[in-house]
Amino acid sequence: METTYVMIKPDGVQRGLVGEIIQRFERKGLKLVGLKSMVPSEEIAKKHYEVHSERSFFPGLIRFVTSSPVVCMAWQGRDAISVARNLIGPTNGRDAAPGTIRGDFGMDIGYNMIHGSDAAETAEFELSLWFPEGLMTWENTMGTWVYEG
Ligand code: D4T
Repeated sequence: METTYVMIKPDGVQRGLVGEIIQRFERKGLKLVGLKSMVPSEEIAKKHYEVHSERSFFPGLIRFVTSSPVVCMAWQGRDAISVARNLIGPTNGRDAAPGTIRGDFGMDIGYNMIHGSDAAETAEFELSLWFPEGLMTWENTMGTWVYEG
């Protein structure tokens, strides 16, 4: 089983899309093993987006992501990282296919509502950054009806 870090960004929270977005991950069959909300500190935001620190959009990105609450989530399942990325859609909402979160609700590259880890190493780094307290371990009885074997 893989675990991925997913975060509803300030625009997703401000636009009242938290329930809609969480529902898509639940309905897909992923298991929620971490959930909390916070206004990110500049320190955590800079660590999260460190890979982009030299890019021109970096200062604006940090201002945006620290501007109001985000919802931090950890979702678990087979190939959870790519499954989550497929639910989310490409970075720019204008290019994203209908049916994806960004395709259904987004019109902008900066305001793209949601983040999902892009690889196993990033997921590990991001989960330990946002959930230093660890994740939940629980038995999902519905899981027996999600995977055949
Ligand atoms: P995240 O990381 O938020 O899930 O988005 P993506 O994985 O889809 O896209 P990314 O890492 O390339 O970009 C991170 C973050 O920066 C914003 N951004 C990106 C921006 O404001 N302007 C830009 O030109 C780019 C490339 C959007 C997402």
